[in-house]
Amino acid sequence: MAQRRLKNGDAGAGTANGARAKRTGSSGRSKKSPAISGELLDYYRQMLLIRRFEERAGQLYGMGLIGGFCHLYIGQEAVVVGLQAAITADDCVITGYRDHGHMLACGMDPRGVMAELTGRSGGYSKGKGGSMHMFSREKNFYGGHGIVGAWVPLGTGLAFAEKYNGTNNVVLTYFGDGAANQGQVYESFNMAELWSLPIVFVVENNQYAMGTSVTRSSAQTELYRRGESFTIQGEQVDGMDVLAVKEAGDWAVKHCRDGNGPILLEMKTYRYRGHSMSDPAKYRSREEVRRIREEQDPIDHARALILEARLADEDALKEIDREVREVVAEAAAFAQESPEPGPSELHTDVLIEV
Ligand SMILES: Cc1ncc(C[n+]2csc(CCOP(=O)(O)OP(=O)(O)O)c2C)c(N)n1
Ligand SMILES: [Mg+2]
Repeated sequence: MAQRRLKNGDAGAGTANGARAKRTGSSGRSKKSPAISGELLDYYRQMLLIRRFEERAGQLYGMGLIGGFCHLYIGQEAVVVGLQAAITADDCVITGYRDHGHMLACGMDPRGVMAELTGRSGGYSKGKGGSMHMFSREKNFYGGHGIVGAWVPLGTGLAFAEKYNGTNNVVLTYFGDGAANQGQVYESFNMAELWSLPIVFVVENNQYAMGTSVTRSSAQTELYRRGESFTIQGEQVDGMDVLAVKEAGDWAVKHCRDGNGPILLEMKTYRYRGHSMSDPAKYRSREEVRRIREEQDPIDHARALILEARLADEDALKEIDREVREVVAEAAAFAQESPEPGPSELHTDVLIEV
């Protein structure tokens, strides 16, 4: 069976020391390798959709068709796909600016996401929000936010609302390793634990905050331990392995749904592209990126497992690739054909305080 190749002190993704999972407190969760199931094929398709979508977005940016900021998620796909598979359509998701993958995983229309990137009226925010500001009440996706860490209290508020309204819904609140050093994150942890809110805090530890590595910025680099002083259980997960992510997600979501309060999941992952489109990436070597792409890519890993378990053959995988490319091509065409928002849109959806 294709094993993850994790090494001691690995600068890249995977869990530290090659452990499948490290956790604080006693979760009683089994540490065995996750079972391979038929759903893996669906996860593969979704990860591939995110990868191809973002590659296309990168090209459109290069052609000058996307303006403003654009932060690609390439390399981190297993995190959102695995976690989305662990929740239901009634549960909520909120994240920051590296958000295209989250939106696609939530089931938002690739055409609407791409058209928002190109600033067209067919976009989710009618072309007025761009990459970092898209929302879908229908899919319970609450953004898309540009100020680092600021959406963590918002996610906590969403979880408070779910509890207050007596629903059984859970909120996934994603943030980065850089955001994990923000004070408001810990105020959120405190309230979430104090009031037993149904929230899974997900740190996407891709090793860098812009050009600053975790080891350069953080006194405690084991980010899953950051909830300890609030008695929030944490777990470190191989965020390059979609099955490991799904399994940790199932455990965390059940914990919240059973009324036990928040959980902190640290997803060890890696972004292949620069922080945003204008990043010269001088803070890491090409060799580091190449090694992780070659040894730990989440899509290649899923592919190998699928072939080994004979869930599909090469031809069936090629067909999935073709279908995904078609969806992305259609989204890119829509994003270029959709008209720009008219002048009347200048005064809609804008909050003016006098
Ligand atoms: C309050 C605030 N400070 C600084 C920035 C500029 N900034 C944008 S992203 C970023 C790095 C955040 O890194 P991380 O949380 O690890 O997320 P990643 O980009 O790796 O997904 C910074 C400093 C900002 N947007 N907001
Ligand atoms: Mg980061």
